[in-house]
Amino acid sequence: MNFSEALENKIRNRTAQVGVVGLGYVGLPLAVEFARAGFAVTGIDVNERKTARVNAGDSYVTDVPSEVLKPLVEAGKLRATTDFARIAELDTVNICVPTPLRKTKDPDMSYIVSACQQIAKYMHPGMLIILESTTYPGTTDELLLPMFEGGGLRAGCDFFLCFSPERVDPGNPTYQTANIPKVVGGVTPECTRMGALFYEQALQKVVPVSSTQVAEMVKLLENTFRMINIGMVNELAIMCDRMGIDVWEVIDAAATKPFGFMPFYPGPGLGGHCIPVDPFYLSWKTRQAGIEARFIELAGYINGQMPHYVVDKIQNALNERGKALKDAHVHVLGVAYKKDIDDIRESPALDVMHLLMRRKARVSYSDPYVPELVSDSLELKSEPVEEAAPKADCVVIITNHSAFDYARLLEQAQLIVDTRNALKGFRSPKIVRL
Ligand code: SAJ
Repeated sequence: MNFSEALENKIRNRTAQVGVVGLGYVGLPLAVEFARAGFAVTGIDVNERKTARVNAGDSYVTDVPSEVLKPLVEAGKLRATTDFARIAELDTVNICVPTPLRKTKDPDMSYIVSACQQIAKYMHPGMLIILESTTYPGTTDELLLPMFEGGGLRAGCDFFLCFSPERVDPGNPTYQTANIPKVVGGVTPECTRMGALFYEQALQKVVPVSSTQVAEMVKLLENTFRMINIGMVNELAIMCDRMGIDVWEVIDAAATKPFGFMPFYPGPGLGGHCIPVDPFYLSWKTRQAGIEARFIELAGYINGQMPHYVVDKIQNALNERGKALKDAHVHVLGVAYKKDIDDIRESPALDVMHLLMRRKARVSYSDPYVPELVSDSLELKSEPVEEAAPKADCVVIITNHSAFDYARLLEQAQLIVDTRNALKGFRSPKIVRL
C-alpha cells in the first residue's frame, strides 16, 4: 500500500489524526468542525493561555460557543498543546497562523516560517499539509515546498501539500466554517485530490482548483475586490460632497439595480485584519514581477486619507458654528473597525482620534464592545453616551453599532458628524454627513 492509499483510508474512516496549527478565529472553528466530524483533533498554538482555555472547554472565539467546544474536549475528540513534537503523531496539519503587514507594508511571513520550520522538523511520510493563512501567490510552492522536501520527501507521493484560503467572517450569523465553500489547490493533482477529500469529510462544499497559486490568488481577488470598491466609493463621497450631492441617497438608489451592481458605502477609513492587509500581499508580489498594482495602491491611498477627511469635516463643522477644533471636546461614537464587533485592529477610529489630538482637540469615546482603549498615546475608557454627548462640542459617529440610541443622541448632542449614515432618515441642522 502506498502513502496515498494509506492516508486516503484514514481520512475516509476518520482515523486520521488531524492537527491545526494556530487556534485563532480561523483555526479553532476548523478544529471544532473536524472534531464534530469524528476525527481526533490536536490543536497546536504557541500561546499557553489559549491551549489551556481550549482544554478547559472555555472558548475565546465568538463563532465557537463553549457549549460546543466543551463536549468535544470531554469526549477526547479535541485537545490543545504548545508542543509541536506532537506533529510526529499526526496525519494532517492545517496551518492557520497570522500573516500581518510590516510597517513598510511588506508581508510579515515570520509566523508561517516558524510554524513550517516546526512542521518540517517533525513531519513524516504520508502526511497532508495545508496552508490556510492568506498570503501572496507562490508562497506554498516557493517557500513551503522546499522546506518540506528538504528532508528528501517528495510532494505528491511521500506527502501532500495544498493551499486553501480561509474565508471565516467572524460573527456572521449565516455563514460559518461548515457551510462556507472551501477552495483548495495542491502542488500536484494528487495533492489537490487529497486536500479535497479531507475537507469533504467535515465541510459542506469543496471547490478544487488546479494549483496552489490559483487558490492563493482566489483569496486575494476576493478581498482586493472589496478594498478597491470601498476606495472608489470613498472617492465618490468626496466628489459628491464638493458637488452638494447626497452620496448615501445615490448609493441606495443605485442599489435598486437588480443585476450588475453591489453597494459599498463610504466610511472613515478601512479597518480589520483582512481588507487593509491582504491586497498588499498581492501588490508586493506583483512588484517582484515588475508590475505595478496601481488600483491597489490608489485605493490604499484614498482609504488611508479618509481619517484626515473626517477630521477636516469635524473642524469645518465646528468653525461654521464659531468654534475652533483646538480645545474643543470631540466625542467619538464607536471605535471597533466595523459595527457590532469588538475588534479594533486597524480601526480608522484610532487614526481619527490621533489626528484630533494632534490638532489639540480633547477626545473621549463610547463603545459598548470596547470598555477601554490603550494604544500608543491613547489611554481612555468608554464613557456612557448619555453623559458625554450633551457635554461634547461635537459627536462623531465612526462605528455605527446597533446598540446606540441614535434618536436620543440627536436630542442630546449639539453637533453630530455622521461618517456611516447611522442617522439615515433623520433631518436636523445638527447633522453633518460624510
Ligand atoms: N467598509 C467600508 N465600506 C463598505 C464595507 C466595509 O468602509 O462598504 C469598511 C468597514 O467598516 C471595515 C473595513 O471596510 O472597517 C473592512 O470591512 P469588511 O466588511 O470587509 O469586513 P472584514 O474586514 O471583517 O472582512 C471580512 C472578510 N472575510 C474574509 O477575509 C474571510 C471579507 O472577505 C468579507 O467579505 C467580509 O468580512 C464580510 O463580508 O463581512
